[in-house]
Amino acid sequence: MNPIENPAQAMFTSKLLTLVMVVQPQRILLGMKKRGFGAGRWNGFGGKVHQGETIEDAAKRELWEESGLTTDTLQKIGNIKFEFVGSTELLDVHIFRTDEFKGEPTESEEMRPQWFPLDEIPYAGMWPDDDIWLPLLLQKKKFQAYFKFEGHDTILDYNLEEVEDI
Ligand code: 6OG
Repeated sequence: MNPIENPAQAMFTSKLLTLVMVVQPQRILLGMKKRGFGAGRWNGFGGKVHQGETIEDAAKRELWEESGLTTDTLQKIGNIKFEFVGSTELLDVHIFRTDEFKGEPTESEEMRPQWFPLDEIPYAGMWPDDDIWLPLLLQKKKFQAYFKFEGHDTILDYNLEEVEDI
């Protein structure tokens, strides 16, 4: 039983995070995380939701801070709760897709953006959960998921379901 279904989930606190994937018909923009959590991996753009900020506003702010892009049209596409063995803090990551943006991808202190053709997504250099849910996002399918990690490389357990609405 995962902590989302389990009454013992009261033991867990959770941290709200955002993640935005920028997609065009033939390519996806990823950023090489230069520092902090997930450093050395390609990922979408995102981070912590500040107090008093909506999740969507946080997603737009982090996209701008990390990639230099702005957007008015974020599609909510997924939610993933991550548990890390030994930690009582769940990461509650709200995932968005945008196909429309303004600006030029620009390197920031946190991220080095790069376009990848959709058939050359660098899954080996990404978080190991990504090859499970990113194909759904690319098909515009909405999903809810839970992953249990041991360290940063091993998925011990997960579940993922497609949902009508998120
Ligand atoms: P900062 O700590 O830099 O935000 N994130 C994950 N993304 C993927 N694809 N897989 C994971 O598996 C992740 N865990 C966290 C959420 C961290 C950023 O990293 C994302 C945020 O966008 C465990 O502020």
